[in-house]
Amino acid sequence: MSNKIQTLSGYIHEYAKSVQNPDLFWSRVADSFFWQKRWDKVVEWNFDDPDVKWFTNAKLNITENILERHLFIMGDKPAIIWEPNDPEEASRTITYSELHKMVCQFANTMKAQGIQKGDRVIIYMPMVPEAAVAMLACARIGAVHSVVFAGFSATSLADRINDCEAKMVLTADGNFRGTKKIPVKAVVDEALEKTTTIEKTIVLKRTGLDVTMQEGRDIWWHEAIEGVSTENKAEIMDSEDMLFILYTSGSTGQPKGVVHTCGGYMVYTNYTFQNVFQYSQGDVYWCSADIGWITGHSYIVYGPLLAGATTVMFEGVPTYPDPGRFWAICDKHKVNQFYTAPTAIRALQAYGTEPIGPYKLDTLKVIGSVGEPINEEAWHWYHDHVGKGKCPIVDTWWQTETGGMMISPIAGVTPTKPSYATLPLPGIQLAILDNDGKELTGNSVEGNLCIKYPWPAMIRTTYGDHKRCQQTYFSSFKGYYFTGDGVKRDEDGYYRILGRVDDVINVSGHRMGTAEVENAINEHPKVVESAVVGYPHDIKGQGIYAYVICDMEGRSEENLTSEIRQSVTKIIGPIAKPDKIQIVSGLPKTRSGKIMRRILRKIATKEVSNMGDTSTLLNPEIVEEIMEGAK
Ligand code: 7RM
Repeated sequence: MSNKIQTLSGYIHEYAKSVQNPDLFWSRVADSFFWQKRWDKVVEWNFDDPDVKWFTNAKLNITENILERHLFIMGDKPAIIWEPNDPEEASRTITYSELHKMVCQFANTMKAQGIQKGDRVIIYMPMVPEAAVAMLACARIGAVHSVVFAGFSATSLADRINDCEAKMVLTADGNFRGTKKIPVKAVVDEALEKTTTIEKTIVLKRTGLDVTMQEGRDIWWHEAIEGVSTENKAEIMDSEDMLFILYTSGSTGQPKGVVHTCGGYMVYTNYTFQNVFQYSQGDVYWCSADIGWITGHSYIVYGPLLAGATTVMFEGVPTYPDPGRFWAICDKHKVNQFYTAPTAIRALQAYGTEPIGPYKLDTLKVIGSVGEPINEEAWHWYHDHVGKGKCPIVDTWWQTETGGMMISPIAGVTPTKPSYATLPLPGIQLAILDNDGKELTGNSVEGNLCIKYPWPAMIRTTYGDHKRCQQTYFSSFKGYYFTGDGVKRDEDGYYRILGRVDDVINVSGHRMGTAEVENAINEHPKVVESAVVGYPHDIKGQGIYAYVICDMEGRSEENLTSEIRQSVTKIIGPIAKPDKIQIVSGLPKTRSGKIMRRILRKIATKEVSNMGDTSTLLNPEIVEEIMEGAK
């Protein structure tokens, strides 16, 4: 495609053009898509409300750009290669024309079950091609999907259903994960006891686990699609119509629904996919994320399929049947671009290089990283043993809210640097601000990472609560989008992400609010109060450390901590289970009653030599006691 950057000077040139004349730059990129009607204006925006519109009044359907746009020249090309959990089970290949039929048929099916443009549909499914079909079928008819990661609990699922007042849940009987069969429909049943808006569920048969089907509400997928037409005329959408909602954690207790819209998201995910991975026709690309996260949305489904790529979808886990599984899949499907998370790299690194031994990995051209900072050791291991020293690593920094990659090398085109996301992609105008909101110019500076100009895939609102969007992202620094991350720009102008500066922790690439975990802990009847902080963890990046005040009567410490772990699993899901729980008699507080997390973080990270001034605390004596207990 003509928008592919191929040289370093090309990058410098494109970047400069994108800043000098963003309208011209993005309209050129957007011209390669199929629009039912062209836009009147490229971008209209202010960061105060905020109010951001891309490709105003343009009409399109994103699935026409994925399906119809590619059918003519490459209908027989594989769109999705699916690799099941069990390596003995056959993989599946779905071509663009097959995908077209599946999407159209399921779009018609949802319509027949009462879904209309604008309705919200929850997708709570394992990593099977039907999950991608479900997303695209929603987009086809203008329904708004909200994918909920299938590892989330019934309570989390119910909260999301209630927040967006969804009408339908698309799910499956169960989920194969390694040696386990996880009941999925049973979780949906439990969630639906706490909701009132769901009219229908459609249930894919995958594991054969026993399920209860509620008459009039639950339908089997294979029965629902039976005899339904595989032709469907795409709904014509406005560029700014909602495409999807994806819930993500912030520093408050309640996850928020990040809203993405059709036109800008389409243009940006395709553009960044092509450029960062340098995808060429015929390549096989694999991203190991789950579709429940933004990475799965943008870089398993939308970005690659918009680019007419072949995207691999893997149902299982990296260590089943053994820790060589990722590499087996790379060889089996001749993967050219592989995209994963530092936590997976570190987990596999812990098994040494032996599991890699049997595999050639000679088709790999580009390897990528996303979700959290990648430490230098893991970077080198990935580079040397997976990339065999010949594949550039694209360390891509971005967020659910940014919709697509923002800071990243362009593979083989711009330089890489271990543990650095390196340079902004074209169109991305970064700013580093100090805590007083002053922009720090020049190199060798460190501060809050902000963005000062809109980009097509940026968040438009938080569902049902625009004020929250304004306060979370646009109020810390007036006129800027604030990412919540700290960043350093080094002496050469390269960017290194330093991690969150707010009360958000990142455990194995999963974002969680400390408040969210605290709320779950506090649900336990014996818990009086709790405080949660992150601490460095060898594999997960950050671990969860919970300080808990409990009513100990009639309970042992051991019982209580295991009950607390269970209740967090029940309320949020296993990913939020605290790694360490310390029962304490009090928490360090300021005179106004705020918990001093700074102190708790120091204790959790064992940096206790300098605790700073604790004399202004309401209860300075507690610090010593907690430090003692931590030993
Ligand atoms: C894509 C995704 C976003 C947060 C973000 C950062 C952290 C993501 C990197 C990274 C350092 C990276 N979306 N983060 N990528 N930190 N280097 N390459 O992960 O919404 O789930 O998380 O993740 O803190 O703000 S997310």
